[in-house]
Amino acid sequence: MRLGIVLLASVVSLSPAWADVVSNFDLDAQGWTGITADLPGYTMGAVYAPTYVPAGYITITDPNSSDTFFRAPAAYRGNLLQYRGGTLSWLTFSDYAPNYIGPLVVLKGAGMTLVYTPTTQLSSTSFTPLSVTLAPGTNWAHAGGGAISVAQFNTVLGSVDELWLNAETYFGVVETVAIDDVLLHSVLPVGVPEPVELSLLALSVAGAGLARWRRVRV
Ligand SMILES: [Ca+2]
Ligand SMILES: [Ca+2]
Repeated sequence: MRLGIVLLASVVSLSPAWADVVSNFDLDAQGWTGITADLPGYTMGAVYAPTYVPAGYITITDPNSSDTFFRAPAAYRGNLLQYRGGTLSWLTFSDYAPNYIGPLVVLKGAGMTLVYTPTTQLSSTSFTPLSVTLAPGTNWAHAGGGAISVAQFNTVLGSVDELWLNAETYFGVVETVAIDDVLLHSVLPVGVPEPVELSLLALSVAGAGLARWRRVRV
């Protein structure tokens, strides 16, 4: 048991934190695109080039009656397990006063689609900061409904195929939505073992404890 605690302590004491993934749109759209998708299936529709605004942000103008999203580039896909429990934050505004509460974040991976829908409309007509925690919570659900387990959330984060941010804030095909300063931030120090490694560590600790118990019994 003592060995396990020493092992875990040495792993946790490693630092610094995992690197942030940032899109500040200082020079260009940084690989972001616009897409449409219909609820509740969230099948990706047409892809649109966002408008790059030289002031340093990007916009998408609603192209049709489907929901519109900003689609993240490759830096926000793949194995994002080190960001579990961390935050995805960004700034957004709509040129029409928002009157539609659409999905704020869509995460796809491992055959699952996870959706974060806010309780109230969070966008406005001036840049507003939004932040979503990357762990199961009251506003997260599977597409079509159903609570997400921690294991399911981690499975998706370990193999992200798609990450979308909301670009649909208004009933009607009229609004233009902007995003800026997208930030994927980890709260875990570098070196924190992934869940599968943690469970292996737990097994080895349990094994060591069992061996000791057997020795004591003999
Ligand atoms: Ca910017
Ligand atoms: Ca609209």
